Amino acid sequence: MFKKVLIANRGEIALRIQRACRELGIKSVVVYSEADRDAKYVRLADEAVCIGPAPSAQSYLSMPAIIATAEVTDAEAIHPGYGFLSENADFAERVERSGFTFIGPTPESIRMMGDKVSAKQAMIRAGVPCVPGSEGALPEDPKEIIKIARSVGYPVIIKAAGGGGGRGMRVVHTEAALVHAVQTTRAEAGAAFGNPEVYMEKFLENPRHVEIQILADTFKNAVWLGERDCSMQRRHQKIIEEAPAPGIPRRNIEKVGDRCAAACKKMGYRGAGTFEFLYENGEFYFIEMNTRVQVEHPVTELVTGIDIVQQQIKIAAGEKLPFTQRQIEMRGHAIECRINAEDPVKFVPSPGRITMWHAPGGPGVRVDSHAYTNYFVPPNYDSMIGKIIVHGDTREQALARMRIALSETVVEGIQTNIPLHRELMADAKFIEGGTSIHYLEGWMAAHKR
Ligand code: MV4
Repeated sequence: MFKKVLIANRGEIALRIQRACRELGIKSVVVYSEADRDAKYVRLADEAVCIGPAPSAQSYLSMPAIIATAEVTDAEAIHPGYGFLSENADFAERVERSGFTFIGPTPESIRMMGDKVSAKQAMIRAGVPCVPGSEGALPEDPKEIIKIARSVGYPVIIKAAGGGGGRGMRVVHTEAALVHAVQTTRAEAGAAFGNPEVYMEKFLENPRHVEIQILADTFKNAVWLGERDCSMQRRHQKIIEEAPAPGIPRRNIEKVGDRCAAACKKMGYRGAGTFEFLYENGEFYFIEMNTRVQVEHPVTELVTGIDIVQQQIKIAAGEKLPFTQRQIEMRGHAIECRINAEDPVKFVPSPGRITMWHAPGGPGVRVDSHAYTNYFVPPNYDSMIGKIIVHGDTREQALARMRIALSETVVEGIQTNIPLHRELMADAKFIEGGTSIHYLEGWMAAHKR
């Protein structure tokens, strides 16, 4: 096992990784920007090194600063967390070429999944169900494009190979609008991602977003750790996630989960990963794969009892997965509410000093946050300041525990989305379960926001 790991991230996930390291007896080094100098997790770390000013481009995205810090602190491995450099194949490559272990998949896997066209082709080859659409990137010839759209059937969606997470997409409802939409998406993709390639899919009108968590070691063992329903989102920002996904027959999930694990073995994937699916009319359709630990990983940890971050580190250190698929049991129900420093109505960020922070507690309640009374939320980064995650024997018990947890939570000095979470936990349709990716936007409109 590693003696020392460098954490190339900030905020709650830097603290989360630090805790995993401590439990494994590993010393941790955190890198931080000038804006995070006073953060508590920086002081809690065994070592902390300031790598630059507040803007991420000069700190958390600075590959030379991070690798140089690993060198001077004698760290053996680098955990990238989520966001920042976590899905940057060039970074993973530079880490390994500098003689350190990248805690994550190979640069080749990251690159393949970063290109949404090659990711989808890999999934088709591996037998993972995908959204019907073009076989690979669209050709230049307008006649060919029209032909493909006719066979897929309208509405279609044009997506950039270099996009993902909601960037570089355009829905097309008629043949009259098709060719222009493809050309525009291509031009935008070329400018935004340096890759003008686009592909076409059938546009699913009212799906849910359900994802499968996997873990794979370097000995061709791969398991899936159940699913997460992440449909409660606004503008591609998830705010509530839960496991299991309400109302989906277990057999359907098991079938797709087994396909994901088999795909990992076939691809030689290593580390943690997430297969994102759209779920509509009882069918799963792969859209993207994420090659990092995700914000919502705790709901999976609570229902499986498996520490995903510790497993990432163990896999990177060359250990075998300590369980087989048959030994993985899902128990109860977990829900996560992301707490954002933002105006609950207008959704604009609300950075500043937290004058009072009181976290909830009690049975089945977990809080992953780096916040505390007097913590200053810097304006330079994502507005998420923590997550409240609850577990119960049933979804009803988890919901009750989340309502209580939210009622106990006190955050003063800044605005947060806690009032929104309190309302959603009392919403009849959310309580029923199974709302689509469009539910929150409709709810906001109906509540005149
Ligand atoms: C889609 C889709 C409907 N049909 N693909 C948006 C983010 C990116 N991961 C893929 N996205 C979508 N792809 C087809 N063929 C609808 C979305 C989508 C979405 C997906 C997941 C979560 C939230 C979403 C919000 C709007 C659109």
